[in-house]
Amino acid sequence: VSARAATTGDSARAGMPDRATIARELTTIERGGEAAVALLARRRSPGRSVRIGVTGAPGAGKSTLSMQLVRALRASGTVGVIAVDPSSPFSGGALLGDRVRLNDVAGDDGVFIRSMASRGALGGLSAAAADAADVLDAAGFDFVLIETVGVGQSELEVARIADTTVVVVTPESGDEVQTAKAGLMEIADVFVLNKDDRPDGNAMWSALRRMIDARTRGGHDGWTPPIVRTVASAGRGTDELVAALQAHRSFLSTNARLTERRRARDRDRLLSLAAALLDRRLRNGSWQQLVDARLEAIASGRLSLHEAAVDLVHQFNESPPSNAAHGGTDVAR
Ligand SMILES: Nc1nc2c(ncn2[C@@H]2O[C@H](COP(=O)(O)OP(=O)(O)O)[C@@H](O)[C@H]2O)c(=O)[nH]1
Ligand SMILES: [Mg+2]
Repeated sequence: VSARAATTGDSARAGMPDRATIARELTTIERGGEAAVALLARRRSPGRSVRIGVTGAPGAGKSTLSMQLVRALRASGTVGVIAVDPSSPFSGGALLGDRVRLNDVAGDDGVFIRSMASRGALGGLSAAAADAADVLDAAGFDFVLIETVGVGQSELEVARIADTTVVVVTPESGDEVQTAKAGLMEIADVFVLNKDDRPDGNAMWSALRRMIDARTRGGHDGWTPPIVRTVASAGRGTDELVAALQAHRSFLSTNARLTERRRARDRDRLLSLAAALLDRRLRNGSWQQLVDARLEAIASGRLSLHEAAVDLVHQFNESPPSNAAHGGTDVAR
């Protein structure tokens, strides 16, 4: 396989593709389109990497914590990092923090860090991040860390990518926890209470504990998310976090839970890709006439909106527009 680098003695990534190849492949993924689809068909993800998602509000310390985690995880293997930043679509994202933090792990051949930004890929940024995680998996990284901002949809979507989702809160995150900020609390496999050098850590811990207890009382899958208290800026609590991640890993590995989770994730990704494809086709120019005809019917009162939608889907099933008619191969992103 030409993508394989010549084994370079004691390189941490011996036998893995060289950095330039990985970088190029991730750029292809980021751009989306047919090239991305072709690449993913060629480089199947073996599902070997341990995928860890890190999410939480901006400023909670996710990047600082991620760098501590990278350092700690390096004891057990190679680490690929994807930092997702929906807020900076053009810069390529500087989310993973300043150079100082990056310098700590830069120069370590066993670490590969990449910021990703959406370039308007149809499947969205999280679809691109999921594909990027697959590429890093295929490249042979033992761990894939995905950092994403816990705002909007991305907070929920990281759980689609990760085996274990870490939600980072701080003593100041009161509102998020009190109102059980839509989704964010539910997706946590492990909570990190970071900035524990600040006041009110205990109050925050109790609030989290109550929230977790209330949640697990309503029936759960046998896992109670632990709360790990950290001071990421000082490296405190990192070992405890690694232990919590390992515990969750063991939990998942028993009773085929990991397989189940990954299957649910694949199902989710499969359905969103298919939905994106159908959406693209329906909005495609070749369907304009059919759509216009239904719009006429709606305007003249012959069909209700709902009837027209059913009718359109029926028509779609009967004679889906050909690839040629809409100018190319089906590509969901
Ligand atoms: N006091 C304190 N500051 C921290 C801690 N962890 C991170 N920070 C600082 O919080 C700021 C935001 O951190 P960053 O990792 O960029 O947060 P992110 O936006 O969640 O990725 C930076 O100035 C960090 O140095 C911590 O445990 N205690
Ligand atoms: Mg960050």
